[in-house]
Amino acid sequence: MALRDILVIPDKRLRIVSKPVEAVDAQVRALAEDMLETMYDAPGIGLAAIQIGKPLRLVTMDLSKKEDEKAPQVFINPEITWSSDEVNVHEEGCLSIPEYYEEVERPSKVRFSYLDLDGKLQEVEADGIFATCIQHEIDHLNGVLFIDHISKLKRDRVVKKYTKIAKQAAE
Ligand code: GNR
Ligand code: NI
Repeated sequence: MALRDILVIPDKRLRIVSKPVEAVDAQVRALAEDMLETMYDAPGIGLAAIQIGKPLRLVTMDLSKKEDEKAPQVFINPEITWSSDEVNVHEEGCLSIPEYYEEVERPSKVRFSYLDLDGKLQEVEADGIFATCIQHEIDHLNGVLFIDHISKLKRDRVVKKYTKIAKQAAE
């Protein structure tokens, strides 16, 4: 297991459309382990592989409460199969946009299919934070960030802030 660095905006790799996982093999399982370790360390409730620089359609998540036992989940090639017309607004954050939180409107319920770590096709329905989080992660697989769902004024402001920080770090 290894901790990986998390990419931060304006890193262009966050805009890559990730490729499907071809085979659920030992390499993929090792990558999922690294993602879980990195996600818990951050800490975050979800992580997409591109956030550690791997352009694969692989997501980790743990929505358990702090005081409860860990509940690591791995979703391979997740695909939304149904979205509710009903929407809700949830405050989102992203490990690739540290310390920035904003309300985002998304379908309140979704169904999605995915491959589990045994390569078996599964389908589940998600609501609440689960629905928000899987949509946020699938967006990452498509090179989309939650700031793409907020006003251009707010987005430009946060991108500018992180562009300035990246330039100062490169000096
Ligand atoms: O840790 C995270 N919290 C979070 C809160 C609300 C909606 C989505 C998220 S996902 C985020 C971790 C992350 O950046 N995943 O890509
Ligand atoms: Ni994110």
